[in-house]
Amino acid sequence: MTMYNSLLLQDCYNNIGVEVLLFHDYSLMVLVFILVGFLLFSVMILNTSGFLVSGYRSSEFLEFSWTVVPGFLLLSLGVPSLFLMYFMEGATKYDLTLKAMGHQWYWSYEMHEFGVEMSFDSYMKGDTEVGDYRLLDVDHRVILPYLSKIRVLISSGDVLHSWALPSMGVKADACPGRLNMLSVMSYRPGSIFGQCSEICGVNHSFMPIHLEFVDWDNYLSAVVS
Ligand SMILES: [Cu+2]
Repeated sequence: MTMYNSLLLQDCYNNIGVEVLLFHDYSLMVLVFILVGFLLFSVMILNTSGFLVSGYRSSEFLEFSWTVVPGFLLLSLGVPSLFLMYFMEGATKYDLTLKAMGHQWYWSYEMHEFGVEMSFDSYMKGDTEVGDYRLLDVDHRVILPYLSKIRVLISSGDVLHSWALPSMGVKADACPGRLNMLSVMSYRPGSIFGQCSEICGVNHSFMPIHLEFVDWDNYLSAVVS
């Protein structure tokens, strides 16, 4: 991984991830260049022109503008963020449903599709082989088809965990006794990694998530066999 990549967010595999990335860049631009940059610049100009020191006692225009302008800036951040939040709720119809249960300290998955019942535990690989990612590869990865809408139901068997996939722009808490839902749709094949994002105990760092997106033929042969 180059330094350029490690400075930025991970490559996205779905439209939610792309939207999250765009919103991140947009809000960063607003914050850095408009809020910080403009205010700093204007104060410097005002200060060097002597306005702050000599002539300034009160200004209705200034008071009006430093109330209204930040309001519009906050609106310009809040409105797209609300749109994004509803967009992340996802579609109402799904091709497949995957259930992810958090445990101390592994994930277990269930899938009941096409008359096939799959359930397995997914532990971090202790001994990595060549080509594996240390602390990220698991013994049983989840195989899913790409370009398909997948609903992920998330819960926990013991304490709070969090099912997070940075390259999908999604994260949901796994709460015992409660079912959370995520929508996941990869637009390209490949392996996606995530980790538990809730401090859940001594081995919290060692419960990675590994999804592999394949085409439907490979998915069906993996499920049926
Ligand atoms: Cu956890």
